[in-house]
This record gives sequence, structure tokens and C-alpha cells, in this order.
Amino acid sequence: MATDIHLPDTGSTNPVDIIELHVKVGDEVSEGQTLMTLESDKATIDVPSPAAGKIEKLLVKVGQKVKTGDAILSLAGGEQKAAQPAAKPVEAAQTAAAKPTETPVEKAPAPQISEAKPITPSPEGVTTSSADILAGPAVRRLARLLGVDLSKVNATGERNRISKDDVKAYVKNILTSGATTASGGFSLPSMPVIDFAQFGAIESSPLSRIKKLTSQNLSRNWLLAPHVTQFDEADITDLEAFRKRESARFEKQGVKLTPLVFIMKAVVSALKEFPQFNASIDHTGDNLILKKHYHIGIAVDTPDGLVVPVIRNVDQKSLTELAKELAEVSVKAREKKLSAQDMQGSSFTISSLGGIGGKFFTPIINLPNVAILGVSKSSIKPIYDGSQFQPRLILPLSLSYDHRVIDGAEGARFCVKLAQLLGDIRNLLL
Ligand code: CAO
Repeated sequence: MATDIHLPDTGSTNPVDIIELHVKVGDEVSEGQTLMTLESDKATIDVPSPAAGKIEKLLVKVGQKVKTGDAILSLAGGEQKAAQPAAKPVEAAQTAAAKPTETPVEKAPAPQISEAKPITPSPEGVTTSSADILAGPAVRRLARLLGVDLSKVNATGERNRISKDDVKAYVKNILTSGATTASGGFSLPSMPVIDFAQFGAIESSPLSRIKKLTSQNLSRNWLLAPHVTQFDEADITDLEAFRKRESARFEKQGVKLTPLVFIMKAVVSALKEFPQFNASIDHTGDNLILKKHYHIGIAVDTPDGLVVPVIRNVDQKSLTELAKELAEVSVKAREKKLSAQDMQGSSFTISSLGGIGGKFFTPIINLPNVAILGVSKSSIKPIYDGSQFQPRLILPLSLSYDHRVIDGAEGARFCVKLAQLLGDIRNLLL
């Protein structure tokens, strides 16, 4: 028979984040085995199993907030132990380790708590939520002891989990390279702590997990890659006429043909002619990896923030297939159903704000890509044809590229080529 296991006293009246699940449905667990790791504003907490048995159902997931008494999983078989005394916290953080007054049979033993700082200001002043970092309490203790910001450590463990060896390797690397500040001998000044309430009424709300991860990635990419953004315009009058003609036929197949599908095709043709745009710098910084595949990341706007699913082998897919896949990933993104794999392996990225509006913008490169194409809303403009002005539909393009890899002239040539491809529909269909 299965018994619901409830969360014992976490020592906090506030809900706490589940930052790691150590078991899955079907796992056999022994008494005392860690089921999950939580993180409150004072501590990381390992929740042990109250008994041996088989996990029949998980009632929670990573990222969810839970509080004392919540049902966390259903455990089948094994002998359920009677009330357990409160376990002692592993380390200080006594305040977080309030003793449970009573421990009902179905409650897990008191969680193992170790202190941890959830928000770790780095020397550069960039803050990182430790809830986004997978590391056990012992690793967090070691990092704290050595003054290491875990957000900077390269994780080699399963699902990007940081091990003690990773922390040691990070410290060793810093000691051997002698690097204490950002290259160039300067470090970024940190942001002062500001009490915003002193200026008027405010409301504070937590950033979503996606927003926090995005902010780390964008800050890193913005700082690491010297960005240049090249602007250009493509005359898509004929392309749009074709798209409108074909749309009805596509709609019968349940497919919406937006300009983005043609732009993806045009980008791949341009990438074939300019392979250095479909590339990455390797980890040594000494080699350029040219990709022979065309996996295009598409920035998708969701209520929780920006995600970038990848559409693979765009060169091998028809307009119909691409339109279908684009619609599928957009829905998956907005329903939070994308897996980590769905968002890996892009060789180039497109960010389209064409459905919203605006003219040009400066997209941030999605490293390790070396370039990103920003697309804005097309509009009718008077274009001089040599004898008179003609109303033409013009699409604004904004290409940001990594100047370490791509020269200004190449950036301009890539955009000119892209505009040519989009300007003559035969280029894309033949
Ligand atoms: N010019 C004019 N109209 C355009 C257009 C363009 N460049 N691009 C799309 N449109 C039109 C479409 O044809 C569609 O019109 P109808 O509803 O009349 O058929 C409408 O705008 C909405 O399109 P869409 O946005 O639903 O579809 P899409 O294929 O163009 O884009 C997706 C899909 C997922 C990229 C988009 O929904 C999205 O999330 N965009 C935001 C990406 C973002 O936030 N980028 C910023 C990241 S920071 O670099």
C-alpha cells in the first residue's frame, strides 16, 4: 500500500524552493536516503526518506515552492517508521531548524539543513540566485569556505550538477592563471544597495526562474563577445504577395505560413555562402568550429520570459515542415514543455519581433553562436526605382555579430546577401 509522505518542519514559515529531486518514480529508496533538496532564504535542506520503499508517485517538481506539511510523494511498500525525533541541523542556521512539535507517521524525518546564501553577490557585482545552481550542501559549504561564486563554476556532473572537484578545479584555474579581475586589469564596479522605498511606494516580486537564467546568460554574452550590429532592409513585396497567395493552401493543411519561415530559409542560404556565421569559437579561444549543420534557434516570447528552442536541419525541411515545427515549438515554449535538449545545439539564432512592431534593435548574441539576426515589422515605404517612387514592403534587419570572428565588411556582405535572397522569392524556392 502506498502512503503519502509529507514535508516535515522546514523551520521556515515561508514556502521554500525545491532545487533538486534525487529520486524518480519507480526508484527503490532506503530509509534516510535523500529524496530532495530544498532551499529556503537561510539554508539548503536535504529531505530524507522516512522509510524504505518504492516511489510510486512524485507530487512535486523542481522549481516548485513547498511548505511544511505539503504532500511531496507517495511511497509504496517498506516499513513505515514511527515518529522520528527532530534531526540536528548539519551546521549552524539554528533558526531554520526549528523542531517539529509532533511528527505524524507519514511525515519524513526532519530535514538535514546546512546554511547557504541564496543570493551570492559576485566580486563583479552580478548577483545569482543559488536556486538556479545544482550543488549539494557539502559543495555549497566548500564554495562558501573558499569564497567561490558557484555561478562561475563549470559543472561536470549529471544535469549540470556541481561537484567538489569542480569547485577545486575552478580555484586551481584562478590560482594558476593569476586572474583576479576581468581581463584588461579592471573589474566592474558593483551596484550599490539602494532602498527604493525611500523614493515612493514600491512592490517587490520575485523574478521567474527563466528570467534569472536569461539574465545570467545575457550578461555573460554581452560582456564576452564584442558586439557590432549591422542594420539593413529587405524588399519583401514579392515574397509577401507569394506568401499571401499560398497562405490559404497552407491553412487547409492547418499550417500558418508567417514571414519567419521564409526568413529561416533565406538565413540558411546566406549561411552556406558565409560559413563563418554558422560557427563557434572553441573553449581554448584558438579555433573556429565551422558547423556543417543548420540548426536555427528561434527566440520565443513567453509570459515567464525569453526561451530559445532550436529547429534542426532547416536546410533539409520544406516550408510546410518548418511552419508546422515553428508553431509546435512556440506552443511548447509557452506551455513550459520544452526540454533542455529542445534548446541545445543552435548554430545561428533569429529573434523576430515582426509580429509586434518597432523598427530596428540590437539583439544580444546567443553564445556560443557568433551571430544573431533581429527581424522587425515590415512596412510600406516609398522606394525610388530610377524614375519614380514605388510603394514597397520593406523588412528591417538587425544583425549582431561577434567582432572577434566576423569583420565589419563580412557583416555588411551577409546582410546584403540576405536582403537579396528575401527580395527574390525564386532564390528561396529553387
Ligand atoms: N512583419 C510584418 N508582420 C509580421 C512579421 C514581420 N516581420 N512577422 C510576423 N508577422 C505577422 C504574422 O504574419 C502574423 O500575422 P497574422 O496574425 O495576420 O497572420 C503576426 O505577425 C503574428 O506572427 P507570430 O509572431 O505569431 O508568428 P511568427 O512566426 O512571426 O513568430 C515567434 C513566432 C515564436 C518567433 C513569435 O511569436 C515570438 O515569440 N516573437 C518574440 C521573440 C522575442 O521576444 N524576441 C526578442 C528577444 S531579445 O533579442
